[in-house]
Amino acid sequence: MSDDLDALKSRTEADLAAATDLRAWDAVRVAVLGKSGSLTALLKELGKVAPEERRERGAALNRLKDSLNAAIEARRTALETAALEARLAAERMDVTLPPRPHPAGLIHPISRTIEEMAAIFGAMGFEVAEGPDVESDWHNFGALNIPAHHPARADHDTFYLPPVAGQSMPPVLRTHTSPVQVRTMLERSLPFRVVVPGRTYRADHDATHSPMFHQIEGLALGRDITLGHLKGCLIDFLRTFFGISTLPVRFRSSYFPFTEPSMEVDIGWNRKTGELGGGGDWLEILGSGMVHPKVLANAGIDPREWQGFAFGMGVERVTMLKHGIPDLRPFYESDIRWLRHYGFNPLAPAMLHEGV
Ligand code: 2NM
Repeated sequence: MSDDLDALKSRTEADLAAATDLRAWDAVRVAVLGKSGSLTALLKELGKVAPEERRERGAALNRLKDSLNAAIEARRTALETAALEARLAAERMDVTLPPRPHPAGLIHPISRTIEEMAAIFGAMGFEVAEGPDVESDWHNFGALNIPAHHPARADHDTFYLPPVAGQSMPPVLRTHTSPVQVRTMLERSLPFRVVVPGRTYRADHDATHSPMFHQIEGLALGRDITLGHLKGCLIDFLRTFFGISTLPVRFRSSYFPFTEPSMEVDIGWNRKTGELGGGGDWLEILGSGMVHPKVLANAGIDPREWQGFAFGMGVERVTMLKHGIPDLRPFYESDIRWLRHYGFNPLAPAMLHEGV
């Protein structure tokens, strides 16, 4: 090979070796093989070479071209491999490392009980309704057949709020969730079934009473809803909620101003061990009854056409019974140790209404 070709070969090989990335590599390739590349120029000049030398010169140029092409491709492969290896090293991760801890909260037992009850009653066709904590005297008492000076008012230890100009009675913190049923009767079209969970307030504070506690009440109204429906609904609810298919349930005649007849509902338990089910003792758990015709009429419903049942219970109380929680007060203390002990994993799928 002639000297100029030898020089081009070694210069190109040196330039390729000096190109440490694909951009530099491409510049070398273009400088040799591109339109105005040095080898391209030599090939173009072949025509000017004396005819007797042309054949040998052409063969030498072709060999050089093959050799440089091979060197350029080899360098490209080497640079690409090096780039991939650098990237793999940079992005290397240890898939055997444990995941970072990520803090997750727990569901408060009160929230959990309300969710479970909404699911059980939901499967029986009840929707959830909610309403305000601050109520008018009429929604909380009057509409429910508890007029001013009615002895039942004394049981409610009501928190009265400052009087409002133009209103004869001061507003109250609702003493039960029943005013929401009154609002539902006024607003919804019949028939309907609702359950109403929520905060309620009574001026009572000791080891077993908190001035704020939770109730869930229910109301089913239709043209021919009977005491039989009330009993079936509550028996099924209690057996499902406590997870005991044979749980004894007893209906005991009682009195509420807003229902007639009224019944308190007891479940079987063992007073000594606290175990629910057998044991021969009875534990009061619910109040219930057929909605009083006066309450229906107060809420604009014709009691000759519509009737139904209502019930109510304390959420804390049934939560304590179901989960063996001995003390009421920690429910509201936000003590992280109590929450860790009694809270529920939000990600664990619950069997919410097994057996309905
Ligand atoms: C109870 C017991 C019995 C009740 C009645 C009503 C309404 F608004 F329909 F009249 N709501 N809730 C009721 C009935 C509540 O709780 C112990």
